Amino acid sequence: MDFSAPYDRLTRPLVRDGGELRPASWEEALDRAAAGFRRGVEEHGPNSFGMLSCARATNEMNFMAQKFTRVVIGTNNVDSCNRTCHAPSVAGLSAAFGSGGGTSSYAEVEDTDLIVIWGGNPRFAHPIFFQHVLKGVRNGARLFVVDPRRTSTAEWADRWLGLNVGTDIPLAHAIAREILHAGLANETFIERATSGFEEYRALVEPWTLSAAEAETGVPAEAIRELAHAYARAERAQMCWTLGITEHHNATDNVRSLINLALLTGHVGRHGSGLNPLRGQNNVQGGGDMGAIPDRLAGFQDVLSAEVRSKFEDAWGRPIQDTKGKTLTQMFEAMEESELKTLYVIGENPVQSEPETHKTTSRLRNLDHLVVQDIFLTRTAELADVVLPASASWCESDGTFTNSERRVQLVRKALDPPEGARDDIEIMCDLATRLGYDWERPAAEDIWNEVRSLSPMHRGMSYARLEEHQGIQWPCYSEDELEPTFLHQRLWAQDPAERGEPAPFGIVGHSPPVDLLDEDFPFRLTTGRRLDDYNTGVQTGGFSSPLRRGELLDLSPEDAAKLGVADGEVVRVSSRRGSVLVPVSIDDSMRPGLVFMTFHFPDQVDTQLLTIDATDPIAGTAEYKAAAVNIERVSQGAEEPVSAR
Ligand SMILES: Nc1nc2c(c(=O)[nH]1)N[C@H]1C(S)=C(S)[C@@H](COP(=O)(O)OP(=O)(O)OC[C@H]3O[C@@H](n4cnc5c(=O)[nH]c(N)nc54)[C@H](O)[C@@H]3O)O[C@H]1N2
Ligand SMILES: Nc1nc2c(c(=O)[nH]1)N[C@H]1C(S)=C(S)[C@@H](COP(=O)(O)OP(=O)(O)OC[C@H]3O[C@@H](n4cnc5c(=O)[nH]c(N)nc54)[C@H](O)[C@@H]3O)O[C@H]1N2
Ligand SMILES: [Mo]
Repeated sequence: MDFSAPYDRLTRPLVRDGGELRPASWEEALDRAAAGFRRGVEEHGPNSFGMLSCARATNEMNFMAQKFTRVVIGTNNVDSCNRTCHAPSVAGLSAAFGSGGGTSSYAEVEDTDLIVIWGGNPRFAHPIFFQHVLKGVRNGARLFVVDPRRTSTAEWADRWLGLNVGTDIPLAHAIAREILHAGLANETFIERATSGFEEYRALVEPWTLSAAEAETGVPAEAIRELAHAYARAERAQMCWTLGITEHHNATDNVRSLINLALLTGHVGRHGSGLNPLRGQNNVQGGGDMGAIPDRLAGFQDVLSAEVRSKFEDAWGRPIQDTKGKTLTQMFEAMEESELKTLYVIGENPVQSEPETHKTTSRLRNLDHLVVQDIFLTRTAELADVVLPASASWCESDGTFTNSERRVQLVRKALDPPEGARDDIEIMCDLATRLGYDWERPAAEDIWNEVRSLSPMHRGMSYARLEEHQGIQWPCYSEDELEPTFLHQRLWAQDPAERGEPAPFGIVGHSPPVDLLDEDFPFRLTTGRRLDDYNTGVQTGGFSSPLRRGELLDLSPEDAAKLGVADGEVVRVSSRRGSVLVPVSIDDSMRPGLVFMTFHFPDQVDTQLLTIDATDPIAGTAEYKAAAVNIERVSQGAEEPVSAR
């Protein structure tokens, strides 16, 4: 794929004039962008500004984006697509262990006895990680997959548990109850390393195998089998993704899986752990760099005076002592007209946020929108200023951090197309116009600044990253490497060394917000296919022999009931909107369940159907559960319906 070909890359800045975007010089575009930010701060204060930072770009670029927000503008309103994906994993893991990273490493997935993939389809979405899973299986590990659909990943499993969407907590609680009743819990670990066990035991007690079967749709025998396999395994890896986190109670979902590891001691040891498979190539790193509203680089709490003063000394400017707005809160604040200016670097919220019509009207409500991207996205089409950027992954130097917390060096392989500029250089030019004389630093200088401020990155010089082909955090000193897994302390004999116990999460079942009824009887869940990427901006322009465009996957039973043929266009409606989409009859689907992606928004705008019910702790939307109706349409009415 000639992804970097400039033919449809953005190569000229654009500015809005009389309602239309027109080409402009870099000077004019940067002046306009900076003037809008300055006016916003002068008239409405720094908290009227928001930054969405790019989870595909380097750590160095993300560090600069949050520094721009905190230093040049003076607010903590910085966030990224982590909010739409794994923010609940970070929140859940932090609540249990005080740190939000996945606890194991890929090599340990090859060296374990049981792998559970819960609410994820890595065969499509994390193919490199899935290679490690397959090696683990070849080395003798059993594989369980928990997913409403019998996915390509599930095809490789020893056992697939096909549950009803949004019933993960009843399933996890029933597994826990079975482990307890069978006397398979790790009592020593529970006593030494956890808290809240008695309350947890009482919480899961009502979830008998038969109660769970009725609620989740998973046969009691399969629940029992997973419970016994997980508890009896010498080492076990629990891996999850968006089937767990894109729900209105996502942080609770994550806690319910962590509980299983606490019950059995499958955390803090080589080969046993808890692994959220992160989304975009550097969404882990973006958060680690402080491009989130409540943490500075290295997960240091923005509410801590001690932490703030360290950064203030380095940056020479006070840092706000309150949390900034999450991406979710920024969109709400646009509606209230509290957020007036937005700087979007490499995000496409018009097509990635739920309920498109709401997103669009909120963005239109802004005084000043600047979009910095490599393509002219639907979000960029609404901007006042569009700045053409380089593509971080192949057109700049820097580092990325993957799901196993490994920081890796990348080197510039290509020049950006003529006219496009490096993301960091653009930010420095804007900062300079806003009164900060920022010269564009080399990537390594930025990284060394990160190392000087973030203890968990301190030992990772570029030279050392090169020598070790990447290093996992934490890495506190240049002389040592830490173990490849986290929280070994929980196994220490000495209570002082063991530190804070990990609390069980006391979390109850809460079904999806968008209820099924006679008018909306089908459960729509949305997700990914192998050949396409998120909103399709980066993959839509390339041909692929496998790509069939947007489809509604439907079970053969439902297709027969509705009388629809494979390929026939149907109308899918939710309580918020409707689209026309061809049907794909698919025997991996269970009756009552339908599936769409959001990869082809220009053909079918899936986000007209989704709901913006969000997790109160993490702010993530319930993309995985909408209630819809499906109707046959008469011939000739096959234009996609769009409310754009
Ligand atoms: N090819 C490709 N790869 C990608 C991406 C892409 O767009 N295309 N995007 C990247 C990004 S940003 C991310 S975040 C990751 C996402 O990676 P994944 O999370 O693996 O991808 P999804 O397909 O969104 O969802 C995973 C599974 O959740 C299941 N699911 C739905 N509802 C529920 C539920 O209630 N409970 C359970 N247990 N499961 C449920 C779905 O059936 C689906 O198979 O992929 C990354 N990799
Ligand atoms: N219905 C439904 N909606 C979903 C989801 C779902 O499962 N279902 N999943 C959600 C998830 S997990 C995610 S992560 C979001 C994704 O949501 P977004 O991040 O908004 O979507 P992407 O298509 O990944 O957009 C990435 C943008 O970054 C630009 N870009 C790439 N590299 C660079 C760079 O180096 N510099 C700059 N400046 N720009 C760059 C690309 O051109 C593209 O426009 O979607 C969410 N929305
Ligand atoms: Mo994601």
